[in-house]
Amino acid sequence: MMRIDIATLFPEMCERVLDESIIGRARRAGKLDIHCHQIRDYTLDKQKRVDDTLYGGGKGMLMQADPIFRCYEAVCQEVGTRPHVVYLSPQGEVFTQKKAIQLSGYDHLLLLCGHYEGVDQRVLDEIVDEEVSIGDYVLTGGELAALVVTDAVSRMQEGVLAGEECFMEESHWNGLLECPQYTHPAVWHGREVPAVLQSGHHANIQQWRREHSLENTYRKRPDLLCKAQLTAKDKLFLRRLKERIKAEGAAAGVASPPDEGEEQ
Ligand code: 6GU
Repeated sequence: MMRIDIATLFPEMCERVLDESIIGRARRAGKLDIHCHQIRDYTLDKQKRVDDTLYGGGKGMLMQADPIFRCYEAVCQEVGTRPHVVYLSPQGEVFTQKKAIQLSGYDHLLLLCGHYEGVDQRVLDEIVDEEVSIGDYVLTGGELAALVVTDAVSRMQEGVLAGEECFMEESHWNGLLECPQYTHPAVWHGREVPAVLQSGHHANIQQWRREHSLENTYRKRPDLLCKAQLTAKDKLFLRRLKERIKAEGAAAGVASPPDEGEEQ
């Protein structure tokens, strides 16, 4: 079973999220071993302080090296080996499904959440294996990022998702967005479920799903098509789709969508 430790000043916040839904269920079922640690518990300071002013001056406070290092040591000692240590920071490599797959291969991760203005560089140099960001925007701390990474990595572990939720089939796994999906009733507010999906004709349904997955990706995230694995049939469909959209756009007098998603 994979183990994930989260070192944070807000372990209750992390626990609240990780107790719920699919991750919570998996933890209770013994499919995931997740531990949240209060970094403050590892300080030797009588006031339990974990931050201090910057050398060289400047506004704000920095998390000190020692409490973080002692937390790391406690985790190493408990497990008997060293975890792969990830520091969540806006300076990190941007998190993608590819990175999630990579991280899901480790037996044991330690996710370190920064706060205040950051963390003393020396403890980062000493224990961190890689730095990860969840996108180009600024958060108040690494907790939400650690939770995002924990969720994405956890759902790939065996026994975490039920059979019908299997992660192999969906967005960002094959590199394409999903097709539109429908459930009962067949007509709602005058909108009907596409006839082919009600037909029971398996091959036609498969083709409809593939084409709409391609169309969704082309319209919403054309950049993803560059990396997706496309068959000759997919590429033919996309060429025709582009022509259709161009013709529709010309008729309506609007500019064509960006053309980033050219086939390889
Ligand atoms: Cl990992 N931390 C913070 N503070 N902000 C972020 C982030 C991480 N990833 C994106 N923005």
